[in-house]
Amino acid sequence: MNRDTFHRPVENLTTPLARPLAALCLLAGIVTNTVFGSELPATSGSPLQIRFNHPAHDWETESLPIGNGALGAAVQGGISRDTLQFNEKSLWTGGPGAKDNPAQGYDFGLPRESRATALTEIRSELARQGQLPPERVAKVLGNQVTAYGNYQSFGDLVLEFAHGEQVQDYRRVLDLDSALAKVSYTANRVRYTREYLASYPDQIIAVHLSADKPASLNFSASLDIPDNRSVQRKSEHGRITISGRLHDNGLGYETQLQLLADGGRIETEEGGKLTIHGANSATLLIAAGTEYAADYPRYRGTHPHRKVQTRLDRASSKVIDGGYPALRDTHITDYRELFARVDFSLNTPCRSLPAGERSTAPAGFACKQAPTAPVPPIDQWLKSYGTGNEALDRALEQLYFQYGRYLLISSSRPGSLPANLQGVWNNSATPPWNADYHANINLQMNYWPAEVTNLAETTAPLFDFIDSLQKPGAVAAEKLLGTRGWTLFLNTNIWGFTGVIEWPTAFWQPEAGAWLADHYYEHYRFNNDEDFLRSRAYPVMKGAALVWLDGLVTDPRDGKLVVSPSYSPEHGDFTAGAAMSQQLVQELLKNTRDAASRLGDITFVNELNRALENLDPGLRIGNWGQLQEWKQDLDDPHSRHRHVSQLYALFPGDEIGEQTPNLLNAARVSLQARGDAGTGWSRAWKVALWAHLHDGDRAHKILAAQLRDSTHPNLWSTHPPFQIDGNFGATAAMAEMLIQSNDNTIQLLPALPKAWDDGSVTGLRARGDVTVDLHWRANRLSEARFTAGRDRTIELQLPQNADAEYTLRDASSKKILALDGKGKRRSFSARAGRSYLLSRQSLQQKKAGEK
Ligand code: FUC
Repeated sequence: MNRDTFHRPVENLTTPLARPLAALCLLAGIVTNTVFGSELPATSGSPLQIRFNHPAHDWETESLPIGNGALGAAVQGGISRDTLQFNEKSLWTGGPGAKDNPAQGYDFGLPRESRATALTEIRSELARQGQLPPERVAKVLGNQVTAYGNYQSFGDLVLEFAHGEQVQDYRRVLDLDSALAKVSYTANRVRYTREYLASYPDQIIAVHLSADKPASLNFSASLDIPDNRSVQRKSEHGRITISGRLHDNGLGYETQLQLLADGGRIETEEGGKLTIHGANSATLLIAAGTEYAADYPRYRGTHPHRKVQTRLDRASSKVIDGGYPALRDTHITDYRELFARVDFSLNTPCRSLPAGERSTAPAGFACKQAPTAPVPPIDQWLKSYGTGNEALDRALEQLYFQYGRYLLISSSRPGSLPANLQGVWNNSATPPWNADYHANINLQMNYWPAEVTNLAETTAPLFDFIDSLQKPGAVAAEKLLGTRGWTLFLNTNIWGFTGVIEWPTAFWQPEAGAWLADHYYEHYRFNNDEDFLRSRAYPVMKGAALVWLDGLVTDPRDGKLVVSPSYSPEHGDFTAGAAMSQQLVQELLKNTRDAASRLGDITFVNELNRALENLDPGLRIGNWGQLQEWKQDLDDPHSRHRHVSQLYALFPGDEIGEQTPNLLNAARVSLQARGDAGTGWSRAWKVALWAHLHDGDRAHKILAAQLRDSTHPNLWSTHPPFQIDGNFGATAAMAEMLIQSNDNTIQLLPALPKAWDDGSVTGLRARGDVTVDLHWRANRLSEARFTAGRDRTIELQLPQNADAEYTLRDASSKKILALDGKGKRRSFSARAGRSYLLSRQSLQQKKAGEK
């Protein structure tokens, strides 16, 4: 055993080691708890906190997640033994070099030879027979998967405490306002506190331990690394360094743990355990990385040693110089810059009404006070949801909405991979669906809340990832479809898997590339960034469009251009021209045409126009009034399948809306028939679809069922098992209940449920670079504020129940401005950087105006 009476970092810190350590000790000691409990008035009236009064009994259902995009950790909060399981997004088995099937090697899911002949064979069979069982098509076009790999856990930070299990007033809290998790309890009359964070600016995970009596901290810290990799350990001067390679694919990894203490004595054991005796407080810092690089075909970059070391050195210096609060403040400032953009508040307390005004809410709904701290522990809160306490129910919905935003910020920041099926959190070597990227709804749904809830920056990892699929995706398009351009099929990993698997009812989704390319255009539509359109969006969209300019076939039934073979996700038989295939291709070709004409690529506009003229749009009404899922009228009114793919055109697409009343009605018939049940993500999609059918009560009913039946106590969405898309989908869907802007008209409160009688939301984003705040009372819009990012005409659609006159004012001068239009449709011209207030006139104001 190597003993050290030390509390300092390793040699290569940039700060002089001579710096008085007393400074660190003092600063670390003054950590306060002001971001917890009632000391900080939470922005939404009720505190945005998830609290358990016990340690996690189970990783999946009770962990509290923290993350910075690349790194994630699951806070369990054990009393005498705490396990902080952590992840780094690029630690995957599989891919190049994987031992899974050495004879064959990694093939990206692609056959050696072109499948052109097989494709023609299937197309002819479909033309002859109309339908084919999925097993038949998979036999011909499927591919046995090799070396696909799995997202891995990086390891566990294990903390062991000498005080035993008997403690009082245990709390484990995740605070969404500050992105801090905290565990606290009293043992032997000492209040112990552990605070956990994952900092984006410092690229580390930190745990800060403190006690309210000096010299009371006694614990050990070690790293447990799964046994599917080689492990070299080094431990000196309070730092543990572990590096090695995954047995499966040789991927190099490294993690370092630094212990910094205020007071006490550290012992460093040879096996790598750090033990501290009698400290006042201590900070543990973790950095981790791999040699993964998103470069086709090798996917290897430099060894992560330097990167990991530098990050840990810098963070350690920060703590030594400014104390743990310096690290924490940088983290909170960075996080809040994104998170605090949107405030969502239901049950607006009466005190927020302007002076002298009385609530107009009907009796029984009037002035429900939002609960203030402390709210119940989350497991009890969730159980009590829907059993009568409306104020708590609304507060839980607020929390759930903001949790989706929290999870997106925590699992998708620039510089790393996008949020996978579990965001960034996984504790298994073989997680469900490999914790990969499924592209027949899941990856897309992860990013539904990004623009509308004002987190556009979180899309950067998605676009970097799709950019990195261009090369392998081009090989996939060529080999599997015989076309130019790029695409992928059902699923992908971090190793450029763009080919096919063999699962008959899921393997064939060649429109996945089209769908993902549309996300680039959505980003442009929200932010109107012409540079992004030119340099990032257009090349990807054009490549995705080329697949269909080459790959559409003429349907002998009516001479229209269709996708063949085509498969409506995970439902029914193979056919030609299923609704979703056609809708996705049409949307892509139209968006690409718009982009091409903006950018002056007229030759391509003409090419796209020729295809669009003859394209089957995938929008048909069938014999029971439904929106057909297939070109043939095959829909079973009794099917309750979780995918509702034919409704893509209603949401997230926008071909169906008020401008197409018959199709809108048919969409309603189809959705009604499918029922309200579903898995986590499926329910979330239905909430958004009912929001687009302008039925807020139905949307709310399904949202409530999602909370009751598809949500774990830690508020992670469950398929089951845990799958994060349901969280993201629900947050997006709640935003769609409040604002929609698909057809460039901003619809205000299009699907406000009765249960959300009083409330406000600030900071939502509408297409056309507009930020919108809304206030409503007694289910009626009372005020809206629009802040324009650029000069433009803002087109509005007032809520369906708007019965009063609305006045428009310049928000700073309060000057009344012209509001054009009549009835529900209004418009006004806005200047970049200015805000405008639309206010409902009270009856008195109206009468005064008429005199
Ligand atoms: C799609 C869904 C499944 C599951 C999987 C990860 O294929 O149909 O239900 O969510 O993705």
